[in-house]
Amino acid sequence: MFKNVAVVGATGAVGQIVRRLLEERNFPAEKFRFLASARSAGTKLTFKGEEHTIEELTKDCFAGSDLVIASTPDDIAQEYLPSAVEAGCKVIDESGYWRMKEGVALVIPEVNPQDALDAKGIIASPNCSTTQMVLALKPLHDAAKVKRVIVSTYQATSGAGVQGTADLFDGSKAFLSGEKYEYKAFTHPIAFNCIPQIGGEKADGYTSEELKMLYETRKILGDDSILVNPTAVRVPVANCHSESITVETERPISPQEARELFEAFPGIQVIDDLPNSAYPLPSTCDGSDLVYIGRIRKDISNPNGLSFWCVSDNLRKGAATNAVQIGELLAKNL
Ligand code: 2RA
Repeated sequence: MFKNVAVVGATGAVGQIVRRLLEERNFPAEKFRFLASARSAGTKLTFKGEEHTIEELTKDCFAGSDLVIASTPDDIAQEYLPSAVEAGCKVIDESGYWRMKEGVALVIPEVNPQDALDAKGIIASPNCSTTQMVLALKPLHDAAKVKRVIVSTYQATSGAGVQGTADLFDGSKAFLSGEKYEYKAFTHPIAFNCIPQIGGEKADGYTSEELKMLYETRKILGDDSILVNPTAVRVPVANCHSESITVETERPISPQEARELFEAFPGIQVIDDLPNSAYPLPSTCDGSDLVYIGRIRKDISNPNGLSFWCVSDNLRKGAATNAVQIGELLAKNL
């Protein structure tokens, strides 16, 4: 059991879910502290029925804590988390800053738990669009080695923060009443639209979000030979990312074998009954900690190909749940 868990970024969109999960899952710790920027410091929150005062995040605030779970923007994670490691804390980071750094473990507990247990410094939680895809790829990779992945994402506005979802709701209302709306989180209207750009252009016409899906996948699966061709699209859905995934494996995997592999793997639930229109939907996966898979079928263009549809709550398994599960894994191995 941890002695004192510091929840950093406790008031943000993901930080709020981290708090809820720590309560719901009865996280094994004696004490909890909640830290945020100077703006929120001093305000109160209730956790497990007790009132806590939010403390200001500073470089010397980590003394006395043995685990830090941080959900902050990249620049904050860059500036403050090394001090937490120096103070002797185990550190779980949900930002994008540390993920691909040498010596930083990038962990999905169902996929590469040992990397968390071997970590000497920061343990990063992957980007949401990577997490659900890699969880789905892992049983296929173990059974038949994934060589290539073609993935298109349908990403919810909550991935762009609280303002992303405010833009979806307020922009939709404005659109329906014929009014103008100034979008703040997106460069184009998201209401009644799709935007084929998440993040800035990084290289070769791919965006930062897309290249995360390539490089993070290779790091988590420990296999730099895997080819990934991603297209990341923002869609007018409030929460839960969906992905259309086609994989090519070294030997063919039949849809039946894939279904059995998915069903046997922790963290995955299969909903796959096309004749009865049963498959995962953002509306039904919202609030769940699982990764849902459906529409499992042969890739009719490739004898070694398999296609499927994958939906998960990007704020939970894509962020908060994964981080809390890493903490639970560390707690079991203290
Ligand atoms: C998004 N993946 O959906 C990002 C959030 N980390 O925009």
